[in-house]
Amino acid sequence: MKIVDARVVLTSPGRNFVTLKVETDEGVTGLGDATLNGRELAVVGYLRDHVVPLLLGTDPHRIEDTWQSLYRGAYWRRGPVTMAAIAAVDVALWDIKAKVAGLPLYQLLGGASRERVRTYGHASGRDLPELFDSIRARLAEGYPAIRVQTGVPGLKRVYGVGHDAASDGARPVVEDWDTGAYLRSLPGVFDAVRQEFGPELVLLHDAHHRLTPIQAARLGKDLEPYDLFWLEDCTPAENQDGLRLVRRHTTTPLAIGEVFNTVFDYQTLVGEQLIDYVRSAVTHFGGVSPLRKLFDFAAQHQIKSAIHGPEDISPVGMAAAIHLDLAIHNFGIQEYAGHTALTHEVFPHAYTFTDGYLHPGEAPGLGVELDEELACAHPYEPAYLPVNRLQDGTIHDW
Ligand code: EZ4
Ligand code: CO
Repeated sequence: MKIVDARVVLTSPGRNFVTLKVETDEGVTGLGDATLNGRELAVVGYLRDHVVPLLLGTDPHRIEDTWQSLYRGAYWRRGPVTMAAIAAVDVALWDIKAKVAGLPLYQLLGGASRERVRTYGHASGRDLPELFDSIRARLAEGYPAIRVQTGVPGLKRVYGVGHDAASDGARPVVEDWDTGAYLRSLPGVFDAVRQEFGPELVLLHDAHHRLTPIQAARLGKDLEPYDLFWLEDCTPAENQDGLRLVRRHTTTPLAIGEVFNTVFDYQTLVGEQLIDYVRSAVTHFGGVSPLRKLFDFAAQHQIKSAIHGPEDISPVGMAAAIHLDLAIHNFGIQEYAGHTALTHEVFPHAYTFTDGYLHPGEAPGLGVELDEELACAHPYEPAYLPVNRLQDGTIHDW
């Protein structure tokens, strides 16, 4: 079997998605998600100009060898653009292998370790009444766990709260930030949520890398009475050593990793059990092959999976995640933000979301198709993630 064509499809059925479609001489095709929110075209160029020419004529069954040749052969290792491109190839080849086998991908990963995949959804509000309505909406949709994000007194808009302002394509939207106001207000928000919804609702929070380790330690301590499932991205983790300080001070479980792209980003965090959940996406971590290895490493330290699943992971990336979730032993939870109706049309899929749980379905391969005509009718629209500035104008961490 040989790869005879591979092409990149850009589409924006609500937001931008980059998809790699690999074709073989036997007519079997595979899809991979290469979406890197706000930097989409860099991955498109990396794939089109440097990866597709290397794939043509190769055997699609040699997934590990292809992965190693793209990773080691580039000389320039790691980084989000490189790893998103490699991920798309890896996932497309797993899709092909599973289709040839006539099996859903999870069967090739060891088969189901559970009946269904528990998810968490997103609730947010600028104030408590809006937040409570949002939590009730998620509960009505069946979500068994909910991430809570709120406005901060004195700040005009906060990322992830309500609808994020779309950038005009030329410049990122600027949001304001005040760490002191955030640290003072958040425990009261969780207190109010617990009073309204009781002790049993599974609650999570994402700090989006905005705190120093000592601030994160304080927030973790302050949130302990509210029994969070996790506090996510409490501090930027380029310096993994910083998590030692956070860990020493709080028993609030910690989740990190959506911006990581190889196992090396996790060496200290996992090796010293400084976190409880690894948050990498199939899409941004080089694919199913390396993410599976990460989960095995994490399992040695009683750390569980929590694959990234926001709106900017395409249904192709979501499907790959759900197959892994079903197959691995140390599954924790799956983020699921859903997609626009048009996105579901562009990417018809076998996976289902029922009563707050996902299942990959039984279609051979990933179980996702791409309607290329519909995709092309909704072309790429330049867009950036927002940036945070402090009151004096200083750019702040994410
Ligand atoms: O900000 O995917 O946990 N989920 C998140 C996401 C990320 C976006 C960035 O592209 O933090 O909402
Ligand atoms: Co996050």
